[in-house]
Amino acid sequence: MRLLIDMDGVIADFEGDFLRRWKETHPEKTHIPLENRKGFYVREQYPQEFSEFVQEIYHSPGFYQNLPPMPGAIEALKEIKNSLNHVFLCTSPMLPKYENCVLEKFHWVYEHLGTDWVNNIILTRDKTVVKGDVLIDDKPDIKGSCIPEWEHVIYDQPYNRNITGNRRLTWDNWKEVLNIQ
Ligand code: U2P
Ligand code: MG
Repeated sequence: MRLLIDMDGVIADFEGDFLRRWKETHPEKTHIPLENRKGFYVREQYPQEFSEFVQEIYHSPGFYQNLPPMPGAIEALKEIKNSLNHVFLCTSPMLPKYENCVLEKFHWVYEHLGTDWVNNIILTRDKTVVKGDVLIDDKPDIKGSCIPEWEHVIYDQPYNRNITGNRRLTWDNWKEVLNIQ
């Protein structure tokens, strides 16, 4: 099996750390707990007048590099690597402001997983062009220029629970879902 694994919302806790920083930076403003989220993009969840402040947080230097790993993710990835020959991280860069995001995603992988995994990063805005059997991703619908070869296994998050029909995975049940011992 050739396995593709997304980063933000799957192995790096983008949402948890965004919320923590939001509450710390703007304690007087409303915040939206993860369970109350209705859509994928965090910016779209907040009132229009807060849009600039929301983006300021995830564009700031250090945001991507310092994201905590999702609980259980690093251990699971190490086990997966022992069981499968072809495992890639498949992540999208933040655009157009890619300056911090791109470099910091690479640093994050090096620091948490090491060189072998850095060699297997696929950075693309169009995941449908990537070959694979399974893509584990938290984004509800993944569109692009191709009909994807891979099956989209959803990494379970409150903002994607409206999607039915896909297999759903967390770092607690990945062995059963992927049928890996
Ligand atoms: O937008 C580019 C990538 O940044 C991450 N992202 C961005 C905004 C947001 O609200 N939530 C979010 O996760 C995603 O990165 P990925 O999951 O591919 O690693 C998004 O694709
Ligand atoms: Mg993601």
